[in-house]
Amino acid sequence: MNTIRTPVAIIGAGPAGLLLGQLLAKQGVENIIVERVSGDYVLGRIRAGILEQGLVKLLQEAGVSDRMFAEGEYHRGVEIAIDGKRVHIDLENLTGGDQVMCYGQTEVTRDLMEARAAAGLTSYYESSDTQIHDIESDAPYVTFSHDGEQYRLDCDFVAGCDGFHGVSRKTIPEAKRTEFERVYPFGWLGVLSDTPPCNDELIYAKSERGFALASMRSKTRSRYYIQVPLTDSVENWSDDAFWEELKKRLPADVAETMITGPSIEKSIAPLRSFVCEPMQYGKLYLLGDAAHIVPPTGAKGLNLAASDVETLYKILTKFYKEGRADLLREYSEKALKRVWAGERFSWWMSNMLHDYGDEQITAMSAEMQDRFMASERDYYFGTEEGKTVVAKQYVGLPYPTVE
Ligand code: FAS
Ligand code: PHB
Repeated sequence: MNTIRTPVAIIGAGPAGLLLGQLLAKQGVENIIVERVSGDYVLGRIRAGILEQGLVKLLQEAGVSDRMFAEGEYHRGVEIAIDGKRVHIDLENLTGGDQVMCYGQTEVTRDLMEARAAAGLTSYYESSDTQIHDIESDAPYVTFSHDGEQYRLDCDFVAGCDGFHGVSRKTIPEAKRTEFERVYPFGWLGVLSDTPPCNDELIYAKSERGFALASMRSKTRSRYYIQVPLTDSVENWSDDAFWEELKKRLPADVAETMITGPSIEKSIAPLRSFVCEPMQYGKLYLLGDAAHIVPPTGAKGLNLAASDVETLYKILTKFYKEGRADLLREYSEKALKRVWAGERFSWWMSNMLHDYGDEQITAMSAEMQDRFMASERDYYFGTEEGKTVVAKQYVGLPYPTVE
């Protein structure tokens, strides 16, 4: 058994783990990352595309923002299309100057991986049998296998950044955990294509055929989604079938000029809202998808992971540099307040823009539900004060204060 030690053991090298590791290291707080798969496998995941202003600032603080500013694109607004009628949400003017950055999660992860390697920070990729031990003691530790060797990693704290299917959340005793979940009656079929985006800004579309989203990764790479039944499978969707259906759901003028091409990635993601309370137990802290999941309709998944990271990084930095042990117990309550706001917004955006068929969002008749939703759309996408509420949530609410 190889026994090693670090102040903070981070489980998972997704954006949450890598960003936390980078920010702590810049404050002189050493850390080691244990990751289940290879770096290439992590980079092969196609996920988020919209960064809130708070995450942009964090990446700057982490020293990994150069390529984002060079290749990413600020969006001053976003479009909502209801049955073909386009409404512009002027994010910049409605929020007093905030915008969102369009830059893929894959690129954020790549930039963080390269910075970690350049800083000579230790990461154990392709590790297995990761287990977290004695989190209720003052001497927690992590065991794992790597390259045929067994490791014991002694630490002060464990940061569980290992996603929804990781080991961290399950390390909290079941009797001490409360889990909240809403599984949606549909999924998103996503396509990545090396074609120019059909619009300068994102278009979230609700049509009688269901939801669609026109997004992008760059001026030459587009990302599209359509709502599909949970029973659907990627095999049912040729590229032509996808483009034909997408065009039927987007506004006609956009569909007419859209440039299509071969898909370079095509997958179906289920949608769920999920929160685990508390987000800490003993010396274990949960961050990002390890603690919560949102439907991507509000572009909040990656961005909520970032606000968890900022909250814990500030708490741990104050603990190591100022001896602020009092802050250690405040993480979960601080993080959850912003998590629930992001969960509600993502649930609400999903309700506004998807076809629920006969499924009840709340206990009422489908017809009554339709009228509620139509009235909400009229208000939140059709009035200045309604659009202001949407804009402030979309660009991201302020991060929790740590003082
Ligand atoms: P991640 O899941 O990204 O990373 C967790 C890491 O932990 C992984 O690398 C995993 O291999 C590792 N791990 C797991 N178990 C382990 C173990 N036992 N030991 C060691 N390591 C372990 N968000 C948006 O905002 N917009 C979107 O469009 C969007 N689309 C998505 C599509 C899909 C298919 C999925 C699954 C998610 C999507 N998300 C989207 C949400 C996504 O971006 C997450 O919020 C983001 O990846 C969260 O980052 P992490 O918390 O780091 O978790
Ligand atoms: C994406 O570009 O993948 C994307 C953008 C915004 C969302 C969801 C996904 O709300």
